Amino acid sequence: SIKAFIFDLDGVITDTAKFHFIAWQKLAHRLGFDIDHAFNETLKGVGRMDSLNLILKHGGLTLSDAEKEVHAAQKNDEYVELIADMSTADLLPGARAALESIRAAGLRTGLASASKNASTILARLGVTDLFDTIVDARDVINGKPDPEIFLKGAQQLGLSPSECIGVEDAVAGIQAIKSAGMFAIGIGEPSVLTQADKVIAGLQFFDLDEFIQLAQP
Ligand code: UVW
Repeated sequence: SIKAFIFDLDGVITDTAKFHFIAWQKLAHRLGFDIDHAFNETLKGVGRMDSLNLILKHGGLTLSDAEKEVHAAQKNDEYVELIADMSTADLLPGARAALESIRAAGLRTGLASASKNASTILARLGVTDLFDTIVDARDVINGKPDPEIFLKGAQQLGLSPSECIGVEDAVAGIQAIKSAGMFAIGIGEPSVLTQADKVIAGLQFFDLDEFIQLAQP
């Protein structure tokens, strides 16, 4: 039976894409090119160094590993400054209520995030206490769509994957959940998240009883 929900952070609990965009664009400008919002979409759910590699490719630039480390660190310093101003107002609609409804039903919650800043962001959002476990980019070798991060989340909760439901907004994230052997709830468009078992437009449409019934027919 279903005993836990494991959530992605960026795009599900809060929208960090806008802060990543500001910081990545500064980096691109320093390097002499530009990125736009459409390109930024392709970075959603992608970790720091993989994002930098995509940006450099987009700008037609090649840097040494040492140079990449410097630029990635500078981007992160600027990003950390931006997220320092986040507050409970940055929670996406329905996020807190969804987490609370899971807890009230005696089920557990986990976070599976590609961001190394996940814990900081949860603290700014005031929802740290609503998560039983956190797996972030520091704890895994392979990023989504590899199932590692969701499998580790289940393991840290002491559960098997079939006892967990994963919640994601990105195609690669849904792939990771399905490869982990979990029921997948997509946040977004059914036409985009075709591998999801159920798609809702946002956590304001989170219906605990419905999802548990769908996941354990
Ligand atoms: C991402 O870019 C998603 O992660 P970080 O916050 O670790 O840079």
